Amino acid sequence: MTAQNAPLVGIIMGSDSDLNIMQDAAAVMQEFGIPFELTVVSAHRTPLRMINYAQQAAQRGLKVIIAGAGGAAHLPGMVASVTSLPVIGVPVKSSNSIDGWDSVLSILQMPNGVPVATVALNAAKNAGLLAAQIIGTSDSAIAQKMDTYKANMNQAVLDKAGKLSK
Ligand code: RP5
Repeated sequence: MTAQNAPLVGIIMGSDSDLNIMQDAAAVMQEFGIPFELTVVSAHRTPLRMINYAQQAAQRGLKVIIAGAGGAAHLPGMVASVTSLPVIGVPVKSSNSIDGWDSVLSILQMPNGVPVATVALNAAKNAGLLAAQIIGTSDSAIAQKMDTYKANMNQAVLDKAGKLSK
């Protein structure tokens, strides 16, 4: 991988069973043309891999980490405890979850000093958009794409409202 397309966003998940949700974040990266990487890093099953990933993320050039997990979802918080990069947490509703509350609360209820930007249950798309906005603070082309994205979303709602009010 060359420096030109080195990943800026790391998308990690606790299990490959999270992929059907987390691929929504990858789709946003593709839509905005942001280089990213996607892999499985488990807080409980591969703890040393998690520590290594978080420790090396900034020096490898990543700017944001999106971490998704379900159940006892410690991955985003533990990664955030090791890196100074912004970490976006995606609570994944795993099949044996308590309506997803386990995932949401384990990612949301971080102690003071170790923030995780937690999105809604299964909201990997919003995690991708938030990562794009963070990248956009130092990349005007990405910021411009985000402006266009929001303008299109606004127009789509106006179009639907116009059809309804006839
Ligand atoms: C978590 O446990 C993963 O993030 C996943 O959401 C959940 C279930 O994992 P698998 O048993 O399907 O691998 O660690």
